[in-house]
Amino acid sequence: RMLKRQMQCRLDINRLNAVFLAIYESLIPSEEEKVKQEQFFMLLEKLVNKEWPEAGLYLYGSCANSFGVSKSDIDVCLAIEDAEINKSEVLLKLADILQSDNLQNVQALTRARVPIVKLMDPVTGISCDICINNVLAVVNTKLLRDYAQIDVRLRQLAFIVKHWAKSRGVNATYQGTLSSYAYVLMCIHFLQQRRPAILPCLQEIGHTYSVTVDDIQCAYFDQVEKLRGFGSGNKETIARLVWGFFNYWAYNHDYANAVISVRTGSILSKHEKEWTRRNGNDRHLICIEDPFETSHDLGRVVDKFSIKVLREEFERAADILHNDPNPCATLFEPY
Ligand code: 3AT
Ligand code: MG
Repeated sequence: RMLKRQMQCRLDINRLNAVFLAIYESLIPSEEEKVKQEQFFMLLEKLVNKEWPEAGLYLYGSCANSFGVSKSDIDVCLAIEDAEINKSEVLLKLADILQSDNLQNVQALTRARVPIVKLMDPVTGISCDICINNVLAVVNTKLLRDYAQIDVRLRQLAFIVKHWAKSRGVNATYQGTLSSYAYVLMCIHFLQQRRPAILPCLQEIGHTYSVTVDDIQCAYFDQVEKLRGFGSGNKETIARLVWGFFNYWAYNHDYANAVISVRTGSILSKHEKEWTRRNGNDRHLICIEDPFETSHDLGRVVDKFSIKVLREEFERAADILHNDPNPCATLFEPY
């Protein structure tokens, strides 16, 4: 009977693995969609360079970090070197230019925390946010993309986690839950911590890439093609990793003392970061260190109400994966 149970278990985990992989595949944007994004980006580049010939236009966020699911909005950064510029003026000017080129729903949000112009391309249906001089985001986008090339399980895990977070309503910083960027960092950290490790720590090995942005030095090993196969000593399947991820955040993470750090590939203490007390609006109830802006806790948006929601969702996911014979139906159930 024992053997029969073990075999049943193995069958279940294989089936679950196939289901997770199928969900992952279904979320990947098509080649056609990627081409449309590129064409739209080239159109924006043309319009922008007419007004600011010296400026650079960069894609960042999920359309460029390889963690974007199909039909995502695209994030664009306009980089203008001139230190004298007034961001609001540039955004209003930009909105003007885009409006007269027949782009739709053009809105300049000059008073947002990150001021942007929002718009929609009526030809492709792609929506887009353009910000000014957010070069750190362009650099952290590259870091995420480079990590994704080392082991495919990162992209698979992050797609599942993002899909879960969107389905369960815990992917909205304005509601005190976490950004997609934070979830991807949680996945990278989790895979750095497996034994044997599935991902290395790129900032701890010889730097082959280095830029200084807003006085922050961003440096790491970016020749990731040399690291393919890094995690091959670890045979864990995606089903095992998804379960491990939720189990970690439900039952093993030390919320009172621990800070997860992709930069060091380890857990730091709140004490050493001086994140033990509420500081202004930063509550540090779940601590995720930004890999470059190390004073920045990506969990700072989480408050005493939303931490409860988050932890209950982690526990719910872990329990479903542990007990439910058909976990996928329940795991992604809309909240
Ligand atoms: P979605 O697929 O759009 O949900 P995304 O990766 O595009 O995921 P966001 O739209 O939330 O994520 O953010 C866009 C990028 O902005 C991602 C990251 O490069 C940067 N970013 C977001 N939040 C932060 C943050 N708190 N600190 C630094 N960079 C951030
Ligand atoms: Mg985005």
